[in-house]
Amino acid sequence: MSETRCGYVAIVGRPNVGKSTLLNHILGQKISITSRKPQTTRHRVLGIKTENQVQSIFVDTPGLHQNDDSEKAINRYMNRAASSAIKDVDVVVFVVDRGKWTAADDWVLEQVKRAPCPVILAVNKVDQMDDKSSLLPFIEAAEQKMDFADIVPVSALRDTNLDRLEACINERLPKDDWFYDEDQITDRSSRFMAAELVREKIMRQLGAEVPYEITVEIEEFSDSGKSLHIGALILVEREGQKRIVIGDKGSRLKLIGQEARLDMEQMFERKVMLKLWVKVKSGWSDDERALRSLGYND
Ligand code: GDP
Ligand code: MG
Ligand code: K
Repeated sequence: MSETRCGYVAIVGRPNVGKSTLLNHILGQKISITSRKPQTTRHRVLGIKTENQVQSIFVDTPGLHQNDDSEKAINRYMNRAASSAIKDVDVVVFVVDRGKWTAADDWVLEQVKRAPCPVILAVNKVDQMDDKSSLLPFIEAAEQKMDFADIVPVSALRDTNLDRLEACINERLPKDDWFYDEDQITDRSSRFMAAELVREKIMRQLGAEVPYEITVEIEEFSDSGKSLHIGALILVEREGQKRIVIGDKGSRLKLIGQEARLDMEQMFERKVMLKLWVKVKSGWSDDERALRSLGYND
Protein backbone atom coordinates (compact mmCIF):
# COMPACT_ATOMS: atom_id res chain seq x y z
CA MET A 1 0.00 0.00 0.00
CA SER A 2 1.35 3.42 -0.92
CA GLU A 3 2.50 5.78 1.83
CA THR A 4 1.44 8.75 -0.21
CA ARG A 5 -1.93 10.10 -1.25
CA CYS A 6 -2.84 11.51 -4.63
CA GLY A 7 -6.10 12.53 -6.20
CA TYR A 8 -8.26 15.01 -8.07
CA VAL A 9 -10.28 17.81 -6.50
CA ALA A 10 -12.94 19.81 -8.35
CA ILE A 11 -13.80 23.28 -7.15
CA VAL A 12 -17.32 24.15 -8.25
CA GLY A 13 -19.82 26.89 -7.58
CA ARG A 14 -21.74 29.65 -9.27
CA PRO A 15 -19.74 32.54 -10.75
CA ASN A 16 -18.06 34.96 -8.35
CA VAL A 17 -18.22 32.92 -5.15
CA GLY A 18 -14.40 32.86 -5.07
CA LYS A 19 -13.36 29.56 -6.68
CA SER A 20 -10.28 30.90 -8.43
CA THR A 21 -9.24 32.90 -5.37
CA LEU A 22 -9.55 29.76 -3.26
CA LEU A 23 -7.43 27.75 -5.67
CA ASN A 24 -4.72 30.42 -5.85
CA HIS A 25 -4.56 30.74 -2.07
CA ILE A 26 -4.42 27.01 -1.47
CA LEU A 27 -1.63 26.73 -4.03
CA GLY A 28 0.06 29.86 -2.72
CA GLN A 29 0.51 31.00 -6.29
CA LYS A 30 -1.53 32.55 -8.99
CA ILE A 31 -2.76 29.83 -11.31
CA SER A 32 -6.28 30.87 -12.11
CA ILE A 33 -7.08 34.44 -13.04
CA THR A 34 -9.68 36.30 -10.97
CA SER A 35 -11.76 39.42 -11.32
CA ARG A 36 -15.05 40.82 -10.09
CA LYS A 37 -16.67 39.86 -13.37
CA PRO A 38 -18.38 36.49 -13.60
CA GLN A 39 -17.15 34.07 -16.23
CA THR A 40 -13.52 35.12 -15.92
CA THR A 41 -12.51 31.47 -15.94
CA ARG A 42 -13.15 29.66 -19.21
CA HIS A 43 -10.88 26.70 -19.00
CA ARG A 44 -10.32 23.82 -16.69
CA VAL A 45 -7.09 24.68 -15.02
CA LEU A 46 -5.10 22.09 -13.15
CA GLY A 47 -3.25 23.35 -10.13
CA ILE A 48 -1.04 20.81 -8.42
CA LYS A 49 0.02 20.94 -4.80
CA THR A 50 2.46 18.46 -3.29
CA GLU A 51 3.03 18.72 0.43
CA ASN A 52 3.42 16.36 3.41
CA GLN A 53 3.00 13.11 1.47
CA VAL A 54 -0.11 14.35 -0.34
CA GLN A 55 -0.47 15.47 -3.93
CA SER A 56 -3.77 17.21 -4.58
CA ILE A 57 -4.63 18.05 -8.16
CA PHE A 58 -7.17 20.85 -8.44
CA VAL A 59 -9.54 21.41 -11.30
CA ASP A 60 -10.83 24.97 -11.34
CA THR A 61 -14.01 24.86 -13.35
CA PRO A 62 -15.72 27.59 -15.25
CA GLY A 63 -18.72 28.71 -13.18
CA LEU A 64 -21.44 26.16 -13.72
CA HIS A 65 -24.13 28.44 -14.92
CA GLN A 66 -27.61 28.51 -16.18
CA ASN A 67 -28.09 31.41 -18.47
CA ASP A 68 -29.98 32.99 -21.30
CA ASP A 69 -26.98 32.73 -23.54
CA SER A 70 -26.84 28.94 -23.50
CA GLU A 71 -27.08 28.90 -27.29
CA LYS A 72 -23.64 30.41 -27.59
CA ALA A 73 -20.79 28.03 -28.24
CA ILE A 74 -18.63 29.54 -25.54
CA ASN A 75 -21.30 28.91 -22.90
CA ARG A 76 -21.95 25.37 -24.06
CA TYR A 77 -18.23 24.76 -23.82
CA MET A 78 -18.07 26.17 -20.31
CA ASN A 79 -20.95 24.08 -19.00
CA ARG A 80 -19.56 20.94 -20.60
CA ALA A 81 -16.18 21.50 -19.00
CA ALA A 82 -17.76 22.06 -15.61
CA SER A 83 -20.10 19.04 -15.61
CA SER A 84 -17.44 16.64 -16.80
CA ALA A 85 -15.14 17.98 -14.10
CA ILE A 86 -17.23 16.64 -11.22
CA LYS A 87 -17.65 13.12 -12.55
CA ASP A 88 -13.99 12.31 -12.65
CA VAL A 89 -12.63 13.48 -9.33
CA ASP A 90 -12.07 12.12 -5.82
CA VAL A 91 -13.45 15.10 -3.92
CA VAL A 92 -15.74 17.99 -4.87
CA VAL A 93 -15.43 21.31 -3.07
CA PHE A 94 -18.68 23.21 -3.54
CA VAL A 95 -18.06 26.90 -2.87
CA VAL A 96 -20.86 29.25 -1.81
CA ASP A 97 -20.90 32.84 -0.56
CA ARG A 98 -21.84 33.16 3.11
CA GLY A 99 -24.06 36.15 2.26
CA LYS A 100 -26.79 34.35 0.44
CA TRP A 101 -27.79 30.95 -0.90
CA THR A 102 -29.23 31.77 -4.33
CA ALA A 103 -31.20 29.91 -6.98
CA ALA A 104 -27.95 29.60 -8.91
CA ASP A 105 -26.42 27.80 -5.92
CA ASP A 106 -29.38 25.41 -5.91
CA TRP A 107 -28.74 24.71 -9.57
CA VAL A 108 -25.10 23.85 -8.86
CA LEU A 109 -26.29 21.73 -5.91
CA GLU A 110 -28.36 19.61 -8.29
CA GLN A 111 -25.22 18.97 -10.34
CA VAL A 112 -22.99 18.08 -7.38
CA LYS A 113 -25.61 15.70 -5.97
CA ARG A 114 -24.72 13.50 -8.93
CA ALA A 115 -21.05 13.42 -8.01
CA PRO A 116 -19.97 9.88 -7.09
CA CYS A 117 -17.55 11.17 -4.43
CA PRO A 118 -17.64 13.15 -1.16
CA VAL A 119 -18.77 16.77 -1.47
CA ILE A 120 -17.33 19.35 0.93
CA LEU A 121 -19.18 22.64 1.29
CA ALA A 122 -16.87 25.66 1.61
CA VAL A 123 -18.75 28.69 2.91
CA ASN A 124 -16.56 31.50 1.60
CA LYS A 125 -16.11 35.21 2.31
CA VAL A 126 -16.67 34.92 6.06
CA ASP A 127 -14.40 37.99 6.39
CA GLN A 128 -17.32 40.03 5.05
CA MET A 129 -19.55 39.05 7.95
CA ASP A 130 -20.41 41.84 10.40
CA ASP A 131 -22.60 39.57 12.43
CA LYS A 132 -20.89 36.24 13.11
CA SER A 133 -24.10 34.72 14.46
CA SER A 134 -25.59 34.69 10.96
CA LEU A 135 -23.23 31.86 10.01
CA LEU A 136 -24.91 29.17 12.10
CA PRO A 137 -28.38 29.47 10.51
CA PHE A 138 -26.72 29.50 7.08
CA ILE A 139 -24.89 26.26 7.88
CA GLU A 140 -27.99 24.65 9.39
CA ALA A 141 -29.98 25.45 6.25
CA ALA A 142 -27.18 24.02 4.09
CA GLU A 143 -27.16 20.78 6.10
CA GLN A 144 -30.79 20.25 5.11
CA LYS A 145 -30.00 20.48 1.42
CA MET A 146 -27.69 17.49 1.14
CA ASP A 147 -25.44 15.23 3.14
CA PHE A 148 -22.16 17.11 2.84
CA ALA A 149 -18.99 15.29 3.86
CA ASP A 150 -17.93 18.46 5.70
CA ILE A 151 -18.99 22.07 5.95
CA VAL A 152 -16.07 24.47 6.34
CA PRO A 153 -16.41 28.25 6.70
CA VAL A 154 -13.45 29.98 5.02
CA SER A 155 -12.13 33.23 3.70
CA ALA A 156 -10.16 32.44 0.55
CA LEU A 157 -8.98 36.03 0.33
CA ARG A 158 -7.70 36.23 3.92
CA ASP A 159 -6.51 32.60 4.14
CA THR A 160 -8.89 31.91 7.01
CA ASN A 161 -9.43 28.23 7.82
CA LEU A 162 -7.89 27.05 4.56
CA ASP A 163 -5.66 24.56 6.43
CA ARG A 164 -8.79 22.98 7.90
CA LEU A 165 -10.37 22.79 4.43
CA GLU A 166 -7.21 21.24 3.03
CA ALA A 167 -7.12 18.65 5.81
CA CYS A 168 -10.74 17.70 5.01
CA ILE A 169 -9.84 17.34 1.34
CA ASN A 170 -6.59 15.43 1.86
CA GLU A 171 -8.00 12.78 4.15
CA ARG A 172 -10.41 11.82 1.37
CA LEU A 173 -7.81 11.42 -1.36
CA PRO A 174 -6.90 7.84 -2.23
CA LYS A 175 -3.64 6.24 -1.17
CA ASP A 176 -1.67 6.36 -4.36
CA ASP A 177 1.65 7.31 -5.91
CA TRP A 178 2.01 10.84 -7.22
CA PHE A 179 0.95 11.46 -10.80
CA TYR A 180 3.10 14.57 -11.29
CA ASP A 181 6.58 15.66 -10.28
CA GLU A 182 6.81 17.17 -6.84
CA ASP A 183 7.67 20.65 -8.13
CA GLN A 184 5.10 20.84 -10.90
CA ILE A 185 2.34 23.36 -10.16
CA THR A 186 0.21 23.22 -13.28
CA ASP A 187 -0.18 21.19 -16.45
CA ARG A 188 -0.90 24.28 -18.46
CA SER A 189 1.79 25.55 -20.78
CA SER A 190 3.66 28.79 -20.23
CA ARG A 191 2.00 30.16 -23.36
CA PHE A 192 -1.42 29.46 -21.93
CA MET A 193 -0.55 31.09 -18.62
CA ALA A 194 0.81 34.15 -20.44
CA ALA A 195 -2.42 34.51 -22.44
CA GLU A 196 -4.51 34.17 -19.28
CA LEU A 197 -2.55 36.90 -17.52
CA VAL A 198 -3.17 39.34 -20.37
CA ARG A 199 -6.86 38.43 -20.35
CA GLU A 200 -7.05 38.98 -16.60
CA LYS A 201 -5.67 42.52 -16.90
CA ILE A 202 -8.21 43.33 -19.62
CA MET A 203 -11.09 41.96 -17.53
CA ARG A 204 -9.96 43.95 -14.52
CA GLN A 205 -9.33 47.24 -16.28
CA LEU A 206 -12.36 47.46 -18.48
CA GLY A 207 -15.82 48.22 -17.23
CA ALA A 208 -19.09 46.82 -18.46
CA GLU A 209 -18.47 48.40 -21.87
CA VAL A 210 -16.44 45.40 -22.94
CA PRO A 211 -18.22 42.06 -22.81
CA TYR A 212 -16.66 38.69 -22.18
CA GLU A 213 -16.02 37.94 -25.80
CA ILE A 214 -12.38 38.84 -25.69
CA THR A 215 -9.67 36.32 -26.21
CA VAL A 216 -5.91 36.36 -26.26
CA GLU A 217 -3.63 34.39 -28.55
CA ILE A 218 0.10 34.10 -28.00
CA GLU A 219 1.82 34.68 -31.34
CA GLU A 220 5.40 34.69 -30.11
CA PHE A 221 7.00 33.01 -27.14
CA SER A 222 10.75 32.86 -27.43
CA ASP A 223 13.63 32.72 -25.03
CA SER A 224 16.75 34.74 -25.73
CA GLY A 225 18.50 33.25 -22.76
CA LYS A 226 18.40 36.55 -20.85
CA SER A 227 14.71 37.24 -21.30
CA LEU A 228 11.43 35.97 -22.68
CA HIS A 229 9.95 37.65 -25.73
CA ILE A 230 6.20 37.34 -25.73
CA GLY A 231 3.82 38.65 -28.35
CA ALA A 232 0.09 38.52 -27.60
CA LEU A 233 -2.81 39.20 -29.93
CA ILE A 234 -5.99 40.47 -28.29
CA LEU A 235 -9.07 39.52 -30.29
CA VAL A 236 -12.21 41.58 -29.88
CA GLU A 237 -15.56 41.37 -31.62
CA ARG A 238 -16.11 44.93 -32.75
CA GLU A 239 -14.20 48.01 -33.86
CA GLY A 240 -15.59 49.96 -30.88
CA GLN A 241 -14.18 47.41 -28.45
CA LYS A 242 -10.81 47.70 -30.10
CA ARG A 243 -10.79 51.45 -29.44
CA ILE A 244 -11.74 50.87 -25.80
CA VAL A 245 -9.01 48.30 -25.22
CA ILE A 246 -6.38 50.52 -26.84
CA GLY A 247 -7.55 53.62 -24.98
CA ASP A 248 -6.61 57.25 -25.49
CA LYS A 249 -3.32 57.32 -27.42
CA GLY A 250 -2.75 53.71 -26.47
CA SER A 251 -2.79 54.47 -22.75
CA ARG A 252 -4.96 51.57 -21.69
CA LEU A 253 -3.18 48.97 -23.74
CA LYS A 254 0.07 50.23 -22.25
CA LEU A 255 -1.26 49.77 -18.73
CA ILE A 256 -2.59 46.30 -19.53
CA GLY A 257 0.83 45.40 -20.91
CA GLN A 258 2.71 46.77 -17.90
CA GLU A 259 0.60 44.88 -15.40
CA ALA A 260 0.67 41.64 -17.38
CA ARG A 261 4.43 41.87 -17.83
CA LEU A 262 5.04 42.27 -14.08
CA ASP A 263 2.95 39.16 -13.36
CA MET A 264 4.71 37.23 -16.10
CA GLU A 265 8.13 38.14 -14.72
CA GLN A 266 7.04 36.81 -11.36
CA MET A 267 5.55 33.66 -12.83
CA PHE A 268 8.43 32.83 -15.18
CA GLU A 269 11.13 34.22 -12.86
CA ARG A 270 12.84 36.23 -15.57
CA LYS A 271 12.74 39.41 -17.56
CA VAL A 272 9.88 39.63 -20.05
CA MET A 273 9.54 41.77 -23.17
CA LEU A 274 5.83 41.89 -23.96
CA LYS A 275 4.20 43.15 -27.14
CA LEU A 276 0.42 43.46 -27.47
CA TRP A 277 -1.79 43.88 -30.54
CA VAL A 278 -5.54 44.28 -30.82
CA LYS A 279 -7.52 42.89 -33.73
CA VAL A 280 -11.20 42.59 -34.56
CA LYS A 281 -12.38 39.05 -35.12
CA SER A 282 -16.07 39.24 -35.67
CA GLY A 283 -18.37 36.61 -34.19
CA TRP A 284 -15.70 34.27 -32.82
CA SER A 285 -17.57 33.33 -29.67
CA ASP A 286 -20.45 31.98 -31.69
CA ASP A 287 -18.43 29.75 -33.92
CA GLU A 288 -17.44 26.32 -32.64
CA ARG A 289 -14.70 25.97 -35.21
CA ALA A 290 -13.12 29.28 -34.36
CA LEU A 291 -13.24 28.27 -30.70
CA ARG A 292 -11.43 25.06 -31.40
CA SER A 293 -8.74 26.81 -33.37
CA LEU A 294 -8.19 29.01 -30.35
CA GLY A 295 -7.76 26.07 -28.04
CA TYR A 296 -11.21 25.88 -26.49
CA ASN A 297 -11.60 22.20 -27.03
CA ASP A 298 -11.82 19.86 -24.13
P1 GDP B 1 -14.97 32.74 -9.17
O1 GDP B 1 -15.79 33.33 -10.27
O2 GDP B 1 -15.81 31.84 -8.32
O3 GDP B 1 -13.71 32.09 -9.63
O4 GDP B 1 -14.58 33.96 -8.21
P2 GDP B 1 -13.21 34.78 -8.09
O5 GDP B 1 -12.18 33.98 -7.40
O6 GDP B 1 -12.87 35.37 -9.41
O7 GDP B 1 -13.66 35.91 -7.05
C1 GDP B 1 -14.73 36.80 -7.33
C2 GDP B 1 -14.58 38.03 -6.46
O8 GDP B 1 -14.76 37.69 -5.06
C3 GDP B 1 -13.19 38.67 -6.55
O9 GDP B 1 -13.36 40.08 -6.53
C4 GDP B 1 -12.49 38.17 -5.28
O10 GDP B 1 -11.49 39.04 -4.83
C5 GDP B 1 -13.65 38.11 -4.29
N1 GDP B 1 -13.40 37.11 -3.21
C6 GDP B 1 -13.02 35.83 -3.35
N2 GDP B 1 -12.87 35.23 -2.15
C7 GDP B 1 -13.14 36.17 -1.22
C8 GDP B 1 -13.16 36.18 0.24
O11 GDP B 1 -12.86 35.19 0.92
N3 GDP B 1 -13.53 37.35 0.83
C9 GDP B 1 -13.85 38.46 0.12
N4 GDP B 1 -14.19 39.55 0.79
N5 GDP B 1 -13.85 38.49 -1.24
C10 GDP B 1 -13.50 37.37 -1.90
MG1 MG C 1 -12.94 31.76 -11.54
K1 K D 1 -14.99 35.82 -11.36
